[in-house]
Amino acid sequence: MALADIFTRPADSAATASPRAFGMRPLGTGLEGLTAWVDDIAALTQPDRIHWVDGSRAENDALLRQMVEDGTLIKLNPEWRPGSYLARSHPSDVARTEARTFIASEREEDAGPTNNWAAPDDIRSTITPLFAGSMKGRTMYVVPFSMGAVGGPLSHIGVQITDSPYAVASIEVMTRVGTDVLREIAGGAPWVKTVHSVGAPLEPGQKSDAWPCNDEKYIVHFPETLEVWSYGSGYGGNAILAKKCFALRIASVIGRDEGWLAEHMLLIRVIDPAGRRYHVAAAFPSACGKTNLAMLKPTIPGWRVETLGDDIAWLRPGEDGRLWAINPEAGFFGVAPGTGESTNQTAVETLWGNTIFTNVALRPDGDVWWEGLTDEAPAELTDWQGNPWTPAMGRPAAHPNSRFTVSAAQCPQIAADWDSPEGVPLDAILFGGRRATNVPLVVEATDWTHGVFLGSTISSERTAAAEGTVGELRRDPFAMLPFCGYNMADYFGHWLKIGQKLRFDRAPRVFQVNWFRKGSDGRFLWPGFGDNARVIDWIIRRIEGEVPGIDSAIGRLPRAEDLDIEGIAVTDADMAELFAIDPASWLREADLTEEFFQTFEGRVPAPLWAELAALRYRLQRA
Ligand code: OXD
Ligand code: MN
Repeated sequence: MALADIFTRPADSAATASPRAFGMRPLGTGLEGLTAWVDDIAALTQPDRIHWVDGSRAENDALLRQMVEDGTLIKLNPEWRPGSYLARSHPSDVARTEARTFIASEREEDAGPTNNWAAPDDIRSTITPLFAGSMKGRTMYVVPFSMGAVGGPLSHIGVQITDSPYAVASIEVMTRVGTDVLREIAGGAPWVKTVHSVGAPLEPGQKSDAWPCNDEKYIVHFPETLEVWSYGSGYGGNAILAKKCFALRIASVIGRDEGWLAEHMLLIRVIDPAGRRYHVAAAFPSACGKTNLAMLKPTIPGWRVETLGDDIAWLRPGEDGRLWAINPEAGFFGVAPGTGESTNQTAVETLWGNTIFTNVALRPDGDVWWEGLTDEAPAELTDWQGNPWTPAMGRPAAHPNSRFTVSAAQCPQIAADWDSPEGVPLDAILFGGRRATNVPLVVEATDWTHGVFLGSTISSERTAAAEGTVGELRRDPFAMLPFCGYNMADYFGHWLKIGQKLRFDRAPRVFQVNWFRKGSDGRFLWPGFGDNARVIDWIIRRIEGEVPGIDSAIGRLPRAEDLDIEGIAVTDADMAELFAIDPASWLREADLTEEFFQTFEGRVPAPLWAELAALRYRLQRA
């Protein structure tokens, strides 16, 4: 679409563009700023063509058709999976590359010890030559996108330049793309600059690989100038820059400066048998059942869950003293293996069609398969690398990090108002991890500061071998370890500040949950999945003041009689084990927390040290 067309369109949404500004940062303003930036990037990367993405259906159809012709996508059998495609990545380009992910803040201490820091000028002089000519022979796409409803009070805008049509098709699912966003920019709305190249220029006449990428990879964030530069990878987490790079790392910095929070959280509405509605956000490290909780099917009669988001939530204190949340995304980029009829029927139904699958296995009938989709594997498949596969081979057919990319609107239990610009007011925040020992099924924070302390100490077992051994835990505070764009100790302080903006009786209550505790016999003590609604039932009764919480050294616990375990195989002995608190191992855990806090060299806020001291005091007296 010609830019002239955009200029002549009525600037209806631009007229209502929010007055938010990114301070004195050197962001381009208006369409002149955007076109000047696009010209600069084109001069650097030297693409053959420039395509301004308008987000139309026709454009998307043409893009998908082109990718099938080029061998990037395989069209699935429309009889089983209409409008759906399979991509096979290069075997080396299958996941986020944390070791190649950088925060290039002016000062090293602003990135903090949990991030890879690079001096902005140094890393610019490293990556600029890589981007020079990197799009030769390819089309450069300009993709304007909005995180959150276009023009919404919590929404933010970005533009991604990319030479990957796969990235374009994915961004079109995961965000709101198109000319509405350009109109916002024309109206003066600030926007984040994101540049992506797979790093595989073509010689004249040379045909592209089906999955172009480069062995050298850089995912670089410039928090002061609100830019992302990603080089060498086509994988979603490195290539859909709106997601982890913008909506978490860069947005966390914008949130720090503007007074809100960008979080690695799912978002749901829980409706009780009386029709009362509650909103819950929950942060879990990967492989802890986040998507399953986002699409929970409660096993207790009369309860319902509506999905609002599965990965990212932006939280902002409202004038009413509540904490309001939106899911800034428009789709799900989920892990396929382990998603099946018995574990997440809703996700399976969501994937009925219009889905881009990456690195799953292909069935002879032109449909897809992955481990866990069905109990039994098909007799023969083509594996994620395109090789013949049978179950006897004893290796997975789908890559363990194979993915689906699908529109949120396709989820059968999506809330009708899931993309409302204002979002929803939160009643509870849950922090979870995978812990075989120590951490009870559920514990309630005594107040906001204690809740922040719980979030800051979240850890999860790294491997099966490590399960149960406290020393082998991976710290993942707020499940944000790889996603916080600034010093995590300052981030803890920012959480404390947000609490001060909330009305004490309207702030969401904070809970720590653990679905994964094991008994002394090594078996999971809690059935999980739909039965997690029983824990949410208790949480809601706590919020309503209908049941007392029992004070313990680590927070408030349920009375055994208040947790509804009717009809499930959880015995009284299991319940005792699920909630057992061993002061000695908790004191060891407190020592590890102290070690972790010390890595921040004096930056962890005093109230969290006070929480740690109080925890030790209570444990010593327990
Ligand atoms: C994701 C992740 O892809 O957390 O959502 O890595
Ligand atoms: Mn995630």
